[in-house]
Amino acid sequence: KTFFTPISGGSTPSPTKRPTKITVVGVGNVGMAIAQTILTQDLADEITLVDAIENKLRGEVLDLQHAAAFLPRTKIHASVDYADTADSDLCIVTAGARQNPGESRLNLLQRNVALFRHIVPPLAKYSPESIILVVSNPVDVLTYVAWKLSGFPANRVIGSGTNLDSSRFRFLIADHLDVNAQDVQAYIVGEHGDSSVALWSSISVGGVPILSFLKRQQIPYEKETLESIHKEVVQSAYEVIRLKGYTSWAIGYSVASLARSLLRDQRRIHPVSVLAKGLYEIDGGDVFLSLPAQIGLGGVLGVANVHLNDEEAQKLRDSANTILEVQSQLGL
Ligand code: 6V0
Repeated sequence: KTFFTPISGGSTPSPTKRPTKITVVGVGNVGMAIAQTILTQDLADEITLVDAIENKLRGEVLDLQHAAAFLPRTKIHASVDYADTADSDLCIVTAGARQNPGESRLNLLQRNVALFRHIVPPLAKYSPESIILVVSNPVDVLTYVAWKLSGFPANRVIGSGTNLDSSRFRFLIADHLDVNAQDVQAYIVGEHGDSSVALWSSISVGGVPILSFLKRQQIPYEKETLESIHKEVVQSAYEVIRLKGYTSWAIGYSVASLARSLLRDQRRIHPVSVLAKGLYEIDGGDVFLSLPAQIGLGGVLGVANVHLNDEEAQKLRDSANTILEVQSQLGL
């Protein structure tokens, strides 16, 4: 007995396209914020969540499944077995070790590299055509590690990079000028972290370059004001962590926006971490850092050549060197 009474020809399967499948590794605060944003925005037909802690994983998935009546129809799986991630279109890695009291950043990084050795090779094995999107920190170095461990071409390994920093930047500029953040075009590039670079010279609001916009509105500004906005961006992650213990909502929306551009082939430009060697005069070695990249179904389609003034170009090369220095200590 079936619930529906079959009608003539009704049992013939309708032609279906292959379902869009996303895997999220790590169901901590960040992984779950990403998963729930992807669900509410209807970006996948299937989501597989993976974590090392089985009970937590099961609990998180049940909790999400219980919202089925309010969400677009998406199959949600939980597994500790990477075979269940097979044929994913996008693999998002948020798994990370927590910093122990007194532990150096380098030691934490080495522990995360050890985790990635258990995570990335099986993801690449079961979904050889997928795109890997790294979120775990330090995101630029770990994107390089994921590239090395996966054996994927560089266009299919991306770090969420400064997509989040740029959104914080746009929010602060919008707040400062009392305009809508969606009308602010502004990039932060380089390292996702302390050495990030704000591209003031190319910022525009509603298509108007910001510096002339400020002049026209007769809003006085000084270089220090601009720098203080950038400083606030860099500090904002620390501030959120100080206040609530972790960051989650903004990174959730930020990564969902990347998932949409990739899987729906939106070909939008996002500041994300890509292999930057040979671009913007970065030539110290294989380094991943954020540049305004066009992304779509094929992963990274290209990198926009935004005009940088001399100071910005130098800061970007310095940022690349900061990442390379950390990378050189890994012995990969
Ligand atoms: P969390 O809440 O501690 O979650 C981490 C999860 O990873 C836990 O559920 C662990 O069980 C899981 N995990 C650990 N080892 C493994 C493993 N081998 N396989 C599978 N799962 C494992 O951390 P939270 O979710 O807050 O942060 C996750 C990572 O994202 C950290 O590295 C953060 O620093 C990083 N973020 C990156 C951001 C960015 O802009 N790139 C922004 C925010 C946080």
